[in-house]
Amino acid sequence: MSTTNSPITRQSVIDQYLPKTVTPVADSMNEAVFAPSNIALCKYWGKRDAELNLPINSSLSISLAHLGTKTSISVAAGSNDEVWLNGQKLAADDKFARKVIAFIDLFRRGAEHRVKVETENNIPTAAGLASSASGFAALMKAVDQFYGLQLPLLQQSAFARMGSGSASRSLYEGFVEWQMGIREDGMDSIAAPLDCVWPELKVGLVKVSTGPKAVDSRSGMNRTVDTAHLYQSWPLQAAADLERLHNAIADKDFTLLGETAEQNALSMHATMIASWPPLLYWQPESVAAMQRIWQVREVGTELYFTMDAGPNLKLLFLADAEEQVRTFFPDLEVISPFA
Ligand code: 2P0
Repeated sequence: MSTTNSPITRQSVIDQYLPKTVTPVADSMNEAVFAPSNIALCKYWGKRDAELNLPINSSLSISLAHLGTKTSISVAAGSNDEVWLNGQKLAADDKFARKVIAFIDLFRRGAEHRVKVETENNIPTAAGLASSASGFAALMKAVDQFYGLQLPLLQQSAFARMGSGSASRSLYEGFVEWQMGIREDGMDSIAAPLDCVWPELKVGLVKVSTGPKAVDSRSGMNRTVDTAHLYQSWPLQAAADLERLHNAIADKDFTLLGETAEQNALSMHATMIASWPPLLYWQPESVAAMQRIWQVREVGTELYFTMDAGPNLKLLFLADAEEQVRTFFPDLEVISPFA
């Protein structure tokens, strides 16, 4: 398998859904919008198209309630675009600032005004949560408000995906499924929420390492697709897991949910490890935490984990196990996605 770059550009897709000209809506300015971070129970790993961030498999996530990104856009007072992150103005050539402005350019239609983007993450520092998911989802919502576009959420999900794949899922609360789609322009590669509320479900963040990762997930997934023969089996695994997760969510079957999420994460990591050069995001402490989780399960507490492209673990458990889980993971940050 390999990742390709579609002849269709992000701009040519978005152009079809926008008016010929856009103007900032005066009363929308500076009103911050929020998008939650999310954790995938069935992971997105591998692109079939790098320009549009079209995935090789569908994925399913859970949004993290109040943890995420708040963003506002206003007309800049000066003659340059400005990007502020957590109260600090970024240099014009900063990588993050350039990505933000490039995304806004997709919607600006050549208009003369400059923008001031203010964005704040309340994601715990280095908890191993992708800020690009909530970041691009909040930016999409802020763009929609700033230009008064009133795009349907499904279109916003498709456009946020062009910023970062996992951002397509961060437009919504609760369980969210991102359908891979089959269209070349990707307009059926969109996320939508599932109709389920599960108040007892908890997510715990285990922080193993605070350092920046050596290989970002974008490069990591491309390397896996390009070099790991094991990757051939990943789309089958993901499709089977997605079906199991739908059943688990419909029946509120926590055992099935936890087992599926954990096996899905480990299968994704297996494909990474089978890449060349090998991609191992785990630290010794990550493995120690996994072993502790398996010991906790041995003694009868239902505790599962998932992991993304980093060394940190995200625990899955039900409210009545929280006290027990905290005895094994005293520094745990616990999130109630449905509270
Ligand atoms: C996920 N990850 O489903 C998977 C699991 C990491 C591991 O989505 O290249 O930042 O911007 O589309 O969305 C992280 O990848 O990648 C991710 P791009 P993104 O949550």
